[in-house]
Amino acid sequence: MSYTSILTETHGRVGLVRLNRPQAMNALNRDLLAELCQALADFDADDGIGAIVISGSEKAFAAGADIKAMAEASLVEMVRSSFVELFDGLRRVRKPVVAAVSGYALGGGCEIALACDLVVASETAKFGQPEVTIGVIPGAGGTQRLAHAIGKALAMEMVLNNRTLTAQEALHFGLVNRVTPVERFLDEALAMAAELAGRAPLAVRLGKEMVNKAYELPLNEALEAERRSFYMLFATQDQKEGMKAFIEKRKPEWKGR
Ligand code: DAK
Repeated sequence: MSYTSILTETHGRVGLVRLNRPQAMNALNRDLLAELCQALADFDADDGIGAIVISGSEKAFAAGADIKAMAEASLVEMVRSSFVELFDGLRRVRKPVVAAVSGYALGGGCEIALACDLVVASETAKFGQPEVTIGVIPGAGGTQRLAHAIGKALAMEMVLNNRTLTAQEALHFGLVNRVTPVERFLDEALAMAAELAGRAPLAVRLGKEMVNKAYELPLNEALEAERRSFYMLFATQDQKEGMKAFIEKRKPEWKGR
């Protein structure tokens, strides 16, 4: 598959998608999002891939939706645009997705990072929801996921007053998992993804699904779902193999079955 706004690579069992519109700080237009969505779906369907990394450049993860492309849009055009459906492509991915963020992660760029499962940030990463400065609000999950991730007070400040977070602040407030020197952020994200890709695939998939349920369901329903998923794993070969390997003091060999 040849793309114009992203680059894809595989590193062993890890699929890497790099956003690649350097002339526009990786601003998200329809083509870029459609390509991202396609690449994610392809990696998700590929049995040779166990985890995915989304990255930008050192300077910009993504500076948000392409303002030039939507400046003159009407309400109907915005409603009819596939922008949000494409964003939902990220939510549909069943394998773990790690965001490797360096530089600007603003607006829709911050929303992509928030929709990933884990985030590795370089020391230069800058997270923000500056939509209010151009007369709108976050529209792809920013208000909701930020409030869940960092709490109401700081989310309000970011959404209403364009407060940005440095990488260290983002680590402190629970928005990111790890901060690295700028020259290490991608390697660190790839290493984290490789580790995830080496684990029992069905357990990883259900673990991801269940953590996400914490944000989607009332506690009693989420606990029920967790218990059903736990029981379900006893029908897999990998559960038998994992526990047998522990007892035999050896490394398990996962089948994804
Ligand atoms: N869109 C288009 N072009 C952008 C851009 C953007 N978001 N960000 C940067 N660029 C372009 C600049 O226009 C410039 O292009 P030229 O003028 O050279 O042609 C080039 O990238 C380099 O940018 P700067 O010259 O501005 O570079 P600086 O280092 O001075 O500043 C910056 C970097 C990232 C701080 C600055 O560019 C900036 O503030 N960018 C805008 C950030 C922003 O406001 N982001 C939020 C966008 S709104 C939806 C749901 C959600 C959304 C949309 C729809 N639906 C429900 C349908 C999401 C909305 C957003 O994300």
